[in-house]
Amino acid sequence: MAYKDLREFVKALEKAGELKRIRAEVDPVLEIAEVAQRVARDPHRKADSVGPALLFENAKGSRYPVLINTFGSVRRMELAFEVDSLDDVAARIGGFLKMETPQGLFDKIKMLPKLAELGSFFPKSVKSGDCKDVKHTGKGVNLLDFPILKTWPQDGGRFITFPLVFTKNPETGKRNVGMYRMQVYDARTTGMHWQTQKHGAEHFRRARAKNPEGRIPVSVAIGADPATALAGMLPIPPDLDEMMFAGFLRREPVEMVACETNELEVPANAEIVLEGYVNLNEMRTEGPFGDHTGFYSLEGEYPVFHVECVTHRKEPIYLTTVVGPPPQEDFYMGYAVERVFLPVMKMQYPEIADIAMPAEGIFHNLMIVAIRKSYPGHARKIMNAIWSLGQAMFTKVIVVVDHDVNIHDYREVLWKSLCAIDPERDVQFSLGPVDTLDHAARMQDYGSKMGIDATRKWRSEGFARPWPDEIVMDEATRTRVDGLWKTLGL
Ligand SMILES: Cc1cc2nc3c(=O)[nH]c(=O)nc-3n(C[C@H](O)[C@H](O)[C@H](O)COP(=O)(O)O)c2cc1C
Ligand SMILES: [Mn+2]
Repeated sequence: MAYKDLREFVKALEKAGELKRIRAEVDPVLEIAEVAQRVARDPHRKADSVGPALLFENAKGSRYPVLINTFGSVRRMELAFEVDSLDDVAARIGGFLKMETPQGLFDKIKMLPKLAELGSFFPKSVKSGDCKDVKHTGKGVNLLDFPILKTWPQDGGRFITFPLVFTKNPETGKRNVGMYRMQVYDARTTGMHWQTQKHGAEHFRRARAKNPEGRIPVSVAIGADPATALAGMLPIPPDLDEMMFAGFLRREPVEMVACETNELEVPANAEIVLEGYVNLNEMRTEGPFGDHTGFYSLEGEYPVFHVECVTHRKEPIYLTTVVGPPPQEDFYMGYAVERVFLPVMKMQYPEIADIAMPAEGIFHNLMIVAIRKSYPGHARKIMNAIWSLGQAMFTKVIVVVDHDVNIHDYREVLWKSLCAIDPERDVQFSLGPVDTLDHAARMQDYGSKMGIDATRKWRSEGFARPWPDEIVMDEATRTRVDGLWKTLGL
């Protein structure tokens, strides 16, 4: 049974010993972020996530509680998707992918239950929902009622960091949902941090091209059942509905309810809903914001969201997260996405054995890829494939190794990669789109990427020398020494 809503997940976390309630008064301005930091990360980095999710029941200046670090461990991501291992989700996705173009009649019949299952994941429109318990319009709208966090000292203000931002493609009418932070300017206005290559930004540009003086409807849901709440960060193709994907993940359709003041729909179980619009001719300075790079993203010009109506549940839980020096909660969310989407990558590129994205690479700075190399130049083909694959286009450094390297052991990767390269020969540069947050790129959104071919080099790649074997003790000697071991006094 899918979680009905965020509160049901809170209860599940509590039952699993994965959530702690805090009754003392703590300020959403800096203090909650600092507490979350201390609990979620081991300052000495001896362990990764160490602490539980936190429910601050007495956030200074607000009547509503703050939920943070909700997804800050692999275990909590597994709980969110109701699986024992993230591989189970990956296997389900793999199963769906395999059903494309079945050959014989028998295969077609076998596929029917899966197709039926897929059909049942489509979002379902419902007449009403808990998100409509309380409604504010006009002057009654006040974002400052909510315990919105300021997370780092140089931040430009308070930011909503865990929203589901709903828009419609002005040409196809198809829905998009993205998690884009929103700086609170005042009681009824926020920024809309649509990075250049994201789908929300594309909707904005297409609508502006038609009518620069117009506006587009935008609705924002904060807090929902875990699969739905996480759907905003999924790197899926444009015009593929994130709510359908959420339905697939939770194995039950997401119930959607019409907004009060615009034509969009939002999850009926949302804790808080903000309805409004974005003017196509209005930009405003957004930032700075202490970002997941571990540095501040500097001020920039972004669209502005005007809130016309707020609805929320009785006693809404304000879901948020803090980003900053890695690893943070978003690392675990990203890690789950990486595991879940690996079968999709493998489907398209079966030579990919595995990928790894260390936390310090903050998703787009480093991807280690293990491949079964089978023709000359294969490593470079895979680099180019990754640079053309959705949001993997942002990957600044790709290291390609042979499949027998354990890429989750970063020491092994360092050792074997550095041994395998002749830098001048094996490093390749490429120009293209880069992440908006990359502060080192020559200009915003455009820069270079580097691919390192750290596979064994082949004669057919012009490598004329013999490649040595890796040192491994022979089995017979190991067995003899095992027998001797007790006599050695070691
Ligand atoms: C905590 C968190 C905050 C994020 N903030 C932003 C943001 O401010 N702007 C942005 O463009 N992407 C942000 N992202 C990444 C997007 O959510 C992600 O790229 C998503 O796939 C975008 O949806 P889209 O592909 O439909 O555009 C954030 C992700 C997380 C996990
Ligand atoms: Mn999208």
